[in-house]
Amino acid sequence: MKDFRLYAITGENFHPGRGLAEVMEQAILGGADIIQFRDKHSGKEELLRKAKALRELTRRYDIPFIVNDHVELALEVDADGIHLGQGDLPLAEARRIVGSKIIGISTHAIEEALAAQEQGADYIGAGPVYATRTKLDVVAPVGLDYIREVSRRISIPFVAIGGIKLGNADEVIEAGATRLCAISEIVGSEDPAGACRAFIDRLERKERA
Ligand code: 3NM
Repeated sequence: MKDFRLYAITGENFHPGRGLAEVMEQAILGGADIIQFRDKHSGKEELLRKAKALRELTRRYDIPFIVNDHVELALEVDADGIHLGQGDLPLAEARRIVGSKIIGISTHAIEEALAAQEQGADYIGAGPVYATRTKLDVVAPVGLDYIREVSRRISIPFVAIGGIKLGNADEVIEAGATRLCAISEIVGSEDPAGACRAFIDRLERKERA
């Protein structure tokens, strides 16, 4: 897959008065280079409407569009890939359905990360690094040690996720993350583009160092 460094996921708590596509376009303009549609509440028609809007947006900017969980929806809007949690469809089954599309897997322990790599995931999420209020059913924070371990032992791309803020991004990068993912710090921001630029700035400072 095309590499990326700032992964923006849609949230449900936007800054008041902003729409989904508007916020995600701001994120892209600020430097987010992969977008995931994650929506645990909308009904079928609403999901389709939102996914189509985001598909159109990401096509316009030529960046990968990933759909969380809803495999059929991903196929219907011709997303570039899907993202699955540990409790979702097994990877082998997902691969049969989506073929060569991108498959990302959430991992919270090194055994899960190694299994995802072995089974052919294209990338993994590693987290939650810190406590987060965005995903309520997630495991306890795994901390920077998990990022260090994944960066040592995993060779497919991994993205650090969970409570990542501008204020802690440097230590996550220092622990070995070269790709960051955030929801609330981007979509909840008054200035999503500015938040993304600031994340990119921190990643680039490390790349130059
Ligand atoms: N997955 P925020 S943490 C969607 O660890 C999600 O797998 C996680 O939101 C995982 O950036 C998380 O607002 C929520 O903390 C990330």
